Amino acid sequence: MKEAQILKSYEVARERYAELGVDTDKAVEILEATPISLHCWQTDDVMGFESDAGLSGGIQTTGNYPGRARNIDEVRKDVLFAKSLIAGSHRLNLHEIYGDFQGKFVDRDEVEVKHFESWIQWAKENGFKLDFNSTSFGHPKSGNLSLSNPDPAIREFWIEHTKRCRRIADAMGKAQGDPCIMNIWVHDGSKDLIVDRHLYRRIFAESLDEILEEELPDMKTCLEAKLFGIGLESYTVGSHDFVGGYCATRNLIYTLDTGHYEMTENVSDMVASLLLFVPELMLHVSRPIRWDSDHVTIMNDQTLDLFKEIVRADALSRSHIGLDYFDAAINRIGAYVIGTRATQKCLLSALLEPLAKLREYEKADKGFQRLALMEEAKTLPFGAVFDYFNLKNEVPVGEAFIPEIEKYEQEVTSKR
Ligand code: RNT
Ligand code: ZN
Repeated sequence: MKEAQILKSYEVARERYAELGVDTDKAVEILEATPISLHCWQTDDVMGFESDAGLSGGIQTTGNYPGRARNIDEVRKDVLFAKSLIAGSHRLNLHEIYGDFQGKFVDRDEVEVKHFESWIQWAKENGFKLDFNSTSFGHPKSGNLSLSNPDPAIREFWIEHTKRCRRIADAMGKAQGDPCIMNIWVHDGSKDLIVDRHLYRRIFAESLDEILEEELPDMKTCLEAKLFGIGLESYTVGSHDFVGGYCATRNLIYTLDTGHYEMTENVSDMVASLLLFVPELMLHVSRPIRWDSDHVTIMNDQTLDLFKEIVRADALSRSHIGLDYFDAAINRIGAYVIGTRATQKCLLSALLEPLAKLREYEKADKGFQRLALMEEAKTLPFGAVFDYFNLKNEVPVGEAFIPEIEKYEQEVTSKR
């Protein structure tokens, strides 16, 4: 597509949206300023650099497309390449197992800020802010229960790990002059029916209370809810009710992963309720297919609705947008870029909704008019605005990123 053509289309789109009271320049500005936290684990199928232990904890990557990043340099290289194809501001979401361990085995209860110093430096040099995650899976002590384990030795181990992770996140936040968002997700659950459902949740709450005791001004903690894990189908300690209740009573950020609900559940509708009771939301934008399969995020109704609800609730400033999927069946960087651009498309689409007019209709109880405008809004020239956003930010417009990824595959990832 030629630049002049993109600009011309944008002008037409701007006028059309203006007729409905929508300022496209402002929408583009907001989109540019809204960071997307790239999940480092898309580059290497959630392997990390701690050991060769496979993935556990009820999550699974499927596919064996060649070119997986195998070490810290390859992860960094791939992330930077992905970033070059994505407009706007970026954060990078690290897991504890991605520390710069220099080939030494550093156990989870020994991890320190020094293992992330090179990341902090790298992030600064490359225009990223960092987010962080403690890691409960893929370790000999993971088992089925970590922070909710009745065995004090195992439980203490994971408490120590999570406390250390919060300190690391705080150091990241301090260095970048912006709070680091640290997610706690533990896989704890049971494959089969259990009797002491209440007990494990009580232990989990006690562990979290202990972990959160330390005041750390440069980080924010969030807790992720889940429906079930693979091999842990009958019971999840950190269920929605647990996490909702815990976050509401402890003023903690709720992590909403769009893959973690019943398939027929309307996840976007949770936004407007949760925001009344928790201070902020952390989003893990994903795409479940039949189960929490972590397929690449696309611009589908679920994701569009999710961002609409956030914008309608005027809650963009209370939302942290991260991605969470791991697809090893197709080119991994391609998956990265598709999902991130799709997330931006959905946010842009929400920002371009003729909300003032729709609200006016709703207030006046004009049901037909509201539905009609919602329908017509679907075919407004949204694509022209998205193309302009990419052009303005000097990243490939439209499908132009496909050959770029093919080239990178040829020159870099296929040689791994
Ligand atoms: C698992 C959770 C969690 C992980 C990452 C790797 O179901 O979604 O967020 O995917 O921490
Ligand atoms: Zn998640």
